[in-house]
Amino acid sequence: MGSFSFLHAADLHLDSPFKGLRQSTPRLREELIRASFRAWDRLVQEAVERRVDFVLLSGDLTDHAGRSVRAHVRLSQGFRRLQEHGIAVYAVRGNHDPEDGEWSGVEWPDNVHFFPSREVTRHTALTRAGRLPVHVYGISYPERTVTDNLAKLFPKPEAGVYNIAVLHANVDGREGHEPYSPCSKEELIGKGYDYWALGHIHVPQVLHERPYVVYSGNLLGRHMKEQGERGCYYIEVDDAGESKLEFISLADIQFIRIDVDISDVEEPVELHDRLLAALDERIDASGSASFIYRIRFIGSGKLHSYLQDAEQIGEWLSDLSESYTSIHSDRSGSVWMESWEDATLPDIDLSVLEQDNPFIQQLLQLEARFDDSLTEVWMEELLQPVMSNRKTARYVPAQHAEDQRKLLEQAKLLAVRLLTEREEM
Ligand SMILES: [Mn+2]
Repeated sequence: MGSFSFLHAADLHLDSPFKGLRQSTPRLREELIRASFRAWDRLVQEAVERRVDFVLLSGDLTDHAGRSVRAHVRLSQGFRRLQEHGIAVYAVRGNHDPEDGEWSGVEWPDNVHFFPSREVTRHTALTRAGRLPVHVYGISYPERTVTDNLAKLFPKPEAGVYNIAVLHANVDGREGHEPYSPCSKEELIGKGYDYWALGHIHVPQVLHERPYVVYSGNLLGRHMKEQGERGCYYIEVDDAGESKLEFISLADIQFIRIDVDISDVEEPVELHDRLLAALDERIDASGSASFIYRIRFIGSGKLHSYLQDAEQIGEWLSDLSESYTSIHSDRSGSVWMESWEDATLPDIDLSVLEQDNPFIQQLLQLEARFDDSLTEVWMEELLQPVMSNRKTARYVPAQHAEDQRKLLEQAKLLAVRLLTEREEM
């Protein structure tokens, strides 16, 4: 039995508009918003059932700094339920819910403590049975953009106490999230705290043990890139100050991306079986969670040309979820295809073509001259008309060297295919 226990969660993003989906309906977005509220309710339920001493929330409780009445009401309901069970809440504000955001007027109950933004402050946490004193330190974002390293402001904590630091920050410049309150893992480890309760990065991850440096991740994935389980951490601490962590999955809707290789597929009907197998691999047949999936066809082979008939494939794939559901009729969760994309290449033996066709030979020689730096220059030139317009530029995804190489490879094969097709005519 631990001396005391707590939950650590972050990035609730309640009232997120879920705009990152390629295909979605107002009904699906509403479903996702409801799912994020359900995840919050389940967190509160877990806190009550496990009789934790307090809950830490590491920023971005709401998705935007406007008057999030709906989100504030739901948060407040959860806070009240925690209060009824004597559970305190220690929270900081992040870039999505900074102090200067608009206020809905909803008031928090007394068990909720938001850390101010002017300096790092400290609370002595009340624990039911804990003999080890617990200090919780934290600091909020005053405004959306915080480029200073807030970790620097945390003082050296007291010895003989279990010390927790609550912070919304980007550790070691993690990609895909704004570089707010940039700091390093080594720096956090060296500060002398037992547990860094971090928010901002949405993938749950324990960056370090003893001392603990932890991102709890968000409560629910927000788009296709945020795949897999989402939830919070449950931490039990014994009298000696040893922490034991357990991840609690809270999201009942998950995003998954599925790659299906066509390389050794002979007939279209085989693809169907392969897709069902891919879904089976990723979805727990006995679980109750719902899944939103995106399919990507990869590899090169005979079926490449078949996949070019987007309309037909789309109609055919729209039945896939139903097929899956009828096979697993005892599953209570639903499955829904968000979109599919074709990243396959034609089945062409270039070495043979190169020998017979001097033009293709030249094309391939030209392509071989492209190294990463040349590709970058070439892409920039090519995309310039699109990128120079703010409205069109936002449709161009970030170009990584790997993507560029793939595009170049696809362009090459497309050119070869068009050249050879013409020849056959
Ligand atoms: Mn954030």
